[in-house]
Amino acid sequence: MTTPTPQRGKSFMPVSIGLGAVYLIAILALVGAVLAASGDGKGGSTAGGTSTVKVSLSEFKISGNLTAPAGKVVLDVSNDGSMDHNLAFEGTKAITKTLSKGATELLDLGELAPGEYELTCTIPGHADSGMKATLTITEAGASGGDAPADGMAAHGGGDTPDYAKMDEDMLATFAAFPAKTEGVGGQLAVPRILEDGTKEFDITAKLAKWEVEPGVVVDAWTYNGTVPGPTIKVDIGDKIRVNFKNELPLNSDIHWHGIETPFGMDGVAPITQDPVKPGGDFTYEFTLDRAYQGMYHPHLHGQMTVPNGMWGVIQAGPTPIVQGRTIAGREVPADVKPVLDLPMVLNDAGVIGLSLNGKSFPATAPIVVNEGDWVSMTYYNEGLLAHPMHLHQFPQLVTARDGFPLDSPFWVDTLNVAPGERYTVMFQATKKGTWVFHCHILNHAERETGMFGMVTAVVVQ
Ligand SMILES: [Cu+2]
Repeated sequence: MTTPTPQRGKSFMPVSIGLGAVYLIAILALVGAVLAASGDGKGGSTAGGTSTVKVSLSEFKISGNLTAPAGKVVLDVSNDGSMDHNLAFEGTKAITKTLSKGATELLDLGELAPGEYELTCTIPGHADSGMKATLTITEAGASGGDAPADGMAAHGGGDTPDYAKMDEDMLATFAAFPAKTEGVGGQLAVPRILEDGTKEFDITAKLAKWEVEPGVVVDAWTYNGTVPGPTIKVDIGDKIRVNFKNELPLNSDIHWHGIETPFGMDGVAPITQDPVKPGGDFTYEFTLDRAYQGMYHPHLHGQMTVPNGMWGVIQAGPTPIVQGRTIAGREVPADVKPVLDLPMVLNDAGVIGLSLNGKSFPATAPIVVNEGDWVSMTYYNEGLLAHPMHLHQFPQLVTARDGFPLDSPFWVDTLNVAPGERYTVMFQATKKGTWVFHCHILNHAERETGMFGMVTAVVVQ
């Protein structure tokens, strides 16, 4: 077993990419090419001691002839992409407002000494997806900002896309799937059973190395060293005790998202408890008296620590499924029994970035089943954005939202999951093949160097 599979008891056999995937490659390569062709390419100009440098923002790059002589520098920023972007200048407060498609802004950087300065888009996920660039300030009097007006790749600035390379990279990322990486997150936590039946778990917040995609090892913020943290699964009516230890360099807590607890157990420092200081600990104790599909994460400093990897699944009772009903003409047999019950934790920011269960394609786990099998799956969105999750060929029956079983389950092929939401679905793998499964915000699934992020596949044998 070489792949980080959350599913158990199934072997994965390497497969060639099915027709669906080839079709997806074609579409995404085309979209990538169109986006890449939108670069501006005009160089800087110097007038009256002030250099104006044109900067073009698009998905996901910052381009232009990013060089100017020392002195006063103004950036002429334009959003030539299709999403909102901004531009921030490293180490200062200089930042444009959020620029919508087609918007422009002049950003005055003041006097700059020779050196290299970093430019980034601060919209979550964009810098990690490639929106970082270096502004080079040369000695005053040295030639800078003298690119030809037509900008035809005079400085190798990459304004002319290398389409052949893009095609090559695209195929290479598919060929690498499923890629082996170090570490598997979301492993089932085994409790100690105390005398009164309480289930006791140990959860330690700590920094750890985490391989998000092959060769990309980040400094993650974790529970017990993995992303996601350990999965807590208990029965309805169970009392749990969680011994929380904080080995982070800053205060923390654990909020039990979607779980009803007594006031002092909600994990919202400093309101329901004191912050747990570095080296400190706290004991959470509560009873899960109904079925839950919940998640846990820090509340304190959540905007930084959650995207960086601090989240886990907590469930009480069985995953909600539908049996013996016909919905919109599609029958779900009375004896249906999913062979897999998968968590699908979404993230899109911080050091973990666009990912499924803490891994980015091609390191995401394939869902391997036999023809005719049913699968149940629960999405948990721990990210900062909504993600429309699209499964090819097999309609998803939405059975529960935030753990509450639906009176009227419904079929979708694309399910939008907003931050904080959980949706439980089930689907039947009715056809053999490798069927791609991905977020349908296309740049959450593909970048110029190939497929990445929120992509995996259902492999039906
Ligand atoms: Cu997405």
